[in-house]
Amino acid sequence: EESKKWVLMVTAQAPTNMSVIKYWGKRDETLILPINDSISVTFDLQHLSTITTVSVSPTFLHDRLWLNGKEFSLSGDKYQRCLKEIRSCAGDVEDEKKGIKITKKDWENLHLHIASYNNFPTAAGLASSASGFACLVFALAKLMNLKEDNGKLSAIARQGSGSACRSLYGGFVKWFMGKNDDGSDSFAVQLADEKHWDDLLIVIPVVSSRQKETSSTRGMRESVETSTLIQYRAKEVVPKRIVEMEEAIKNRDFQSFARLTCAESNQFHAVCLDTSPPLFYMNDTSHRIITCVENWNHSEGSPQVAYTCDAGPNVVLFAQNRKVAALLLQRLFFHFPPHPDTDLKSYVLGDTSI
Ligand code: 2P0
Repeated sequence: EESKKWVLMVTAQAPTNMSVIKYWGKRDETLILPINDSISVTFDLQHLSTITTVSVSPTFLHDRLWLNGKEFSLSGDKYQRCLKEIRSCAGDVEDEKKGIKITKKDWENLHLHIASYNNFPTAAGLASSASGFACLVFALAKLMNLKEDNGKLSAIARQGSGSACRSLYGGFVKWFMGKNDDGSDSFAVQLADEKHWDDLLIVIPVVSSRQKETSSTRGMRESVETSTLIQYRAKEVVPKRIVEMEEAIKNRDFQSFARLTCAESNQFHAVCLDTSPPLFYMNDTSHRIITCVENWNHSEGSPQVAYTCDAGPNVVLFAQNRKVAALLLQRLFFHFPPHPDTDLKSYVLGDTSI
């Protein structure tokens, strides 16, 4: 019985990411294989990230999961696929001091406890599933001594949530759609690290912290089934933009980066509108922020700020540098003045409920 009294634990943290070339549409729903490549920027760990502690003990009777302190079922296909893949790659773990010895085979019968926290609103279009699955896969890989590289781990995280495969790396990341039916060549790579483009600043005015109405998984399924624009986009538009975006990132060319980022966001939402029934992810406040940025960029004669918006109303803004970011905040406060009683830490743009 004494030998049973151990728990092994690993805690990891992973940031979320924001796509600038959008992933929208799958060719294989089970393996999560996309219809086009995508490119994203990974956030830093401070503001939009997930912290996950995974533990194993011979006293655990089942695999269990807690998200933000509340227990959730692990029975969903996405969790099961990730856990199965990780168990199949697990290695030997030995801790002589504690008298722990786990062999590759033992992992099939040992159970896991997973506790995960997000430091930002879940499911408001700020990609919580991306940091969540990336963090889960990374933490388990450490706990279970996987020898696989980040590329292979990204392919496992992909099977939890597509965008998660891009959160295994910092900086600028590309997810290859791949050609194979088994998903073996659909993984992410780092294009440039987090120091590459230090001037670039991200500003996220919170438009809503509410749950979105249509999940991305369902939304993109409906787009693939009903939109005619989506195939044209995946085959004709995205491949060219991928090449241009890689070039823009390499050269820290803000003009091209901004042009492509805004065009991608707008075409993604055009595909959403082209879906039947149409998907409305942006709201009036999102539209007003975009108009404000467009007007400013136009009046300056060149892009100062780029905007992008995912499957929710929050808009992510990229400023060329610190000075532009300061001016951007000024403009946002001018157009969306907070009520005098508003606590700026929880300030929601366009919120008139006070
Ligand atoms: C992206 N989004 O590239 C795109 C743009 C939302 C809009 O990845 O079904 O939560 O789990 O693979 O990864 C959101 O999709 O969907 C997403 P699943 P996921 O970031």
